[in-house]
Amino acid sequence: PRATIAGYPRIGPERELKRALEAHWADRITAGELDSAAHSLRLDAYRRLQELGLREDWAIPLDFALYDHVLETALTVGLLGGEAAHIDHGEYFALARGTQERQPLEMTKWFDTNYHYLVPEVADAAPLRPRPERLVALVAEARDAGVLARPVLVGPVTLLALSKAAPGAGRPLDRLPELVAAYARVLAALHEAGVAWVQLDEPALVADLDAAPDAELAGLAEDAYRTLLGAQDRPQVLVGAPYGTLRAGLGALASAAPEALAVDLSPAVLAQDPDYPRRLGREVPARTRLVAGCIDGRNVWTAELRGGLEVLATLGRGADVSVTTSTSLLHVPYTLAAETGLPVDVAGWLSFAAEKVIEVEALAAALAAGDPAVRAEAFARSDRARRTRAASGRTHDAAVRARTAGLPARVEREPLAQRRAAQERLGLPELPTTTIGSFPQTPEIRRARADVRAGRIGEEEYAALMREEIARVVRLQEQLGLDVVVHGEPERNDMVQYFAEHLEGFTTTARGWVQSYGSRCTRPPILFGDVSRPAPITVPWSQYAAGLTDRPVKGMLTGPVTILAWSFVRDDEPLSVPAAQLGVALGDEVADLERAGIPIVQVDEPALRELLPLRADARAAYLEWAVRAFRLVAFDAAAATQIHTHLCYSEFGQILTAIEALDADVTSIEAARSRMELLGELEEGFESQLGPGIYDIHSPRVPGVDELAELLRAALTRVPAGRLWVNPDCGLKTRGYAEVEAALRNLVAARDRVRAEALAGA
Ligand code: THG
Ligand code: ZN
Repeated sequence: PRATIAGYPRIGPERELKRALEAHWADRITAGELDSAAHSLRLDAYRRLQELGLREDWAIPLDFALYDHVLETALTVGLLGGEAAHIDHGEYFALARGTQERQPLEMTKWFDTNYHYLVPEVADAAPLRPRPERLVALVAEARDAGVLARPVLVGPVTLLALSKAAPGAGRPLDRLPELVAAYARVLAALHEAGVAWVQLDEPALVADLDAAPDAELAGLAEDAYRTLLGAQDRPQVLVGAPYGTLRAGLGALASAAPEALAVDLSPAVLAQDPDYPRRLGREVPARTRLVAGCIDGRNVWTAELRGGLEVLATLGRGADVSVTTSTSLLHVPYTLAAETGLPVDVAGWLSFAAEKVIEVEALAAALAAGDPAVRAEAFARSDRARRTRAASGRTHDAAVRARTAGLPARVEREPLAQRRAAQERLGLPELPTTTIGSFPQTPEIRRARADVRAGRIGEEEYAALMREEIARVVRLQEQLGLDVVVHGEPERNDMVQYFAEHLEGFTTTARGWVQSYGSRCTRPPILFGDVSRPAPITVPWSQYAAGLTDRPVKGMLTGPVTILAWSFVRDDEPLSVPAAQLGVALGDEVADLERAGIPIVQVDEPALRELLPLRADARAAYLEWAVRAFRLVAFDAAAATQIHTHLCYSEFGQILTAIEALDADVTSIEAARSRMELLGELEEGFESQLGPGIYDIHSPRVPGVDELAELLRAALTRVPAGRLWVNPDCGLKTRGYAEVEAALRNLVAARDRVRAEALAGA
């Protein structure tokens, strides 16, 4: 065994799986047609990986998931779902997307990536009945195509550490012994089907999760793997530890001694923990094969293959090491070959999934031969990328560096109370009401964008269409009775993509789609150099809206941390550098908005929680630069300019102090689904104004006036009327106008009712 990958994208090079799923959900294709699309995608992937150099059977991962790989594993081992051997699409999609009768499973971030998985809900009573038939059928399908692939499952410790307890049930991890027995039965079925290797991924062992302390998880893992590996009738086991370095988990896995251990040796991880390879070499017993994840699975920079050979040498195993990607390639686009519009120099610095497979194979071949010359072409590309990137004039901008070097150590606005007084000029009523910023993206807007991109309409015509849309949205908000008006963001597809397209230092791809969850994808921009803003970005749109209404208009920006979190970032500088540069560039945008007469600016940071390091000891340093970057956007604004921020995707627990430190005048947060529970955590010491979302925009349901008024009253028990805002809990761009109009009408009616109660009570 020499070269493999930890996993491969599954959405399809042309997003074929997305199209098939969405067509099936809309009843345009049958379950059989969906299956056949998925079948073709799997076989194409196997063939492609073989062509790219993964020639041995064990090297081809069988990690397909129709919607989510955590859901697939949970169903296979019987942690979720029914009893029938056959898992049908009805059962599967009911869990993933919900039905009339039942809520879907909760969705949350997969480690510190922009992928989102479905959170299994574990009850106490239900016995676990493994259902390996679905996976066994995929093994047979691959074998019919001539590949004895390596099935990939989320490992038992990680599966439970990422699950949540059903109401009233005990801690999911307490069911580990039972779950391990279920895994053993799945492994036996795979063995019976002729599988030689299986991969069990245990990223929980590299993170500090809330589920249990690192040392406890390690102990649980040691017991679990001793039991699993003690079985006779099983394939060989490759345990994967992606997304960081093993600490206590290393001793545990070393002692359990699986046949192979795949570890994350990506440049970013080695920069954090340079001693990791030596520790691995020392602690992992010789009978466990080390599978070195030298090729970065989650960023897009061309690998330094010569550096990779040095890392392999420090493992101390000679040529007796296999090479893999640090994580699944799920997080990167399929191939650079699909991109024709990238700046040529930058393109030379990049590797997407296909190029990374070639890098893995080249590194493994050079190691085996003891000579890079056996893969001269791959090494030459790697050398060239390193050389030209280091020498490029495009990555460093002296003017940008001078600006950030001249910034004060403390970036601070006037005290909150002083700002509050200055902002009285806005003349806002009690319980001011607004939206989070985006309005529905209609088919007409999408068509206009496609038309301008294809050159069927000109820029001026496009801008005129957008202005028409803005005028419509402003009128609608006035009619509905919203106090602070937005322009609705028709000109933005994805907000991060939009800002990246207008900033120097970023490039964007045409077809670089990466799965975010289920059928949803994004095209993460690529940050390769110092960031600056050649011209105002949002000002003309906000200014146009402001000219149409007497009510205050709120300008809309995406914050530095979120832009970084949803992009591929440069790896030649610590993230605090581009964060500060983005802070300065967006600060210039705030200044231009002020000059254009916009009195309120919202700086969204929905991803503030997302970049929080997996290891607790790295969190304070992150939060410090993240908060500073946000404050750089706002600190030069006049006291009379009201700065809002918006946060979503919950789990604010670990970052409450940081949210407060952002020092926004108004903070809106997702709270509708947790029925305002969140406010309990926030209230102490939180002095800024708050807009806990009362309309859950993630559901197509239109909430009624009574229900919304009840949520507002609940909010009022935690936040005094003078500090409470009324708003939905997120942007409206994924919803349709029919629901949005009805829901906002009810929201304003609920506000009027509660406002009247508050006045009567006062
Ligand atoms: N933008 C980006 N990343 C994100 C979000 C976002 N990550 C987390 C969160 N929001 C949830 N993720 C998504 C990702 C994609 C979509 C919705 C929520 C989505 N995508 C369109 C699709 O797949 O059809 C394509 C959008 C486009 O044209 O750019 O709807 O908001 N960057
Ligand atoms: Zn949101």
